[in-house]
Amino acid sequence: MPYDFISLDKLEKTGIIRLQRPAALNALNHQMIKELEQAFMEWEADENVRVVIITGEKNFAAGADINDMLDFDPEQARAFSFHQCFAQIEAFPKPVLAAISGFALGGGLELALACDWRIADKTARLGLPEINLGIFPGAGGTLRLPRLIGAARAKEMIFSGRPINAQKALEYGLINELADDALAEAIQTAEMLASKPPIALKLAKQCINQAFDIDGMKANHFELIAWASCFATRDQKEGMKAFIEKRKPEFTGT
Ligand code: DAK
Repeated sequence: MPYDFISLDKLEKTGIIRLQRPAALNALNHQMIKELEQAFMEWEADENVRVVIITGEKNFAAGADINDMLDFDPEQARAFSFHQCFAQIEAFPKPVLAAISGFALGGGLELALACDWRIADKTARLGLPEINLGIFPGAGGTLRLPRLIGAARAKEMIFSGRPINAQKALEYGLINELADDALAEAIQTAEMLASKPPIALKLAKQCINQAFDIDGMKANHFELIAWASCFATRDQKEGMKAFIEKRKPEFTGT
């Protein structure tokens, strides 16, 4: 499928998605969201892609496109496409990294929050300014942000609408790393993750995601079943054998 607002690249086993709407600071419109869904669908089935990075050139994304939303009634607002796309990214069975430069605001930050790992550089400004538009972050912001940084800090960001810089985001636990070059660092991290056993990674991601949504007993049970199923993989045998034989494991995803 041809893409108008994103571009796709592959580097070894890493898929890189670049948001490409620079004139609007990569503000996310409906088509862009549909293109993201399509890209993730393609790469879910692609065994050669083991990790995905989402990034933007100068800016990550300055939010959902405000022009699109201006005349929405509540019905149209509910149907606006973001929820499904961000849930798809959160549930994607491979690690997803956000490499953040410049603005990551509103729906842009919510996109980054749906990723597993966030790396930013010094130019990054992260915030949820929706309150200044008479709305509040509704594409997972009130859910994912407090889980990540706690309710008090999430309320501070959401109520004030004030963006924070990368240093503060690091202190808050909103980003995993502050790097000189966010994309270069994300590529290195992705290469490291691509060398891990994909099935165990996928199961670990599922367990962590589920842990927040189901009660403790069920989460324990789910973890046990998922953990035990690793022993049906070749990669488990390989990982343990390699340890015993004092060599580096070669994981194949089987
Ligand atoms: N939408 C549309 N255009 C935008 C935009 C946005 N979010 N952000 C920037 N632009 C456009 C500007 O209109 C301008 O276009 P031209 O005037 O050149 O045509 C161009 O990008 C450059 O922006 P500025 O001239 O404003 O650049 P500055 O450096 O002066 O300022 C800024 C940069 C990022 C501080 C400023 O552009 C700004 O405040 N942007 C808006 C940030 C914002 O409020 N973001 C949150 C949007 S609300 C949901 C789905 C989605 C959402 C929630 C729920 N459901 C389905 C439940 C998400 C909502 C949002 O994200």
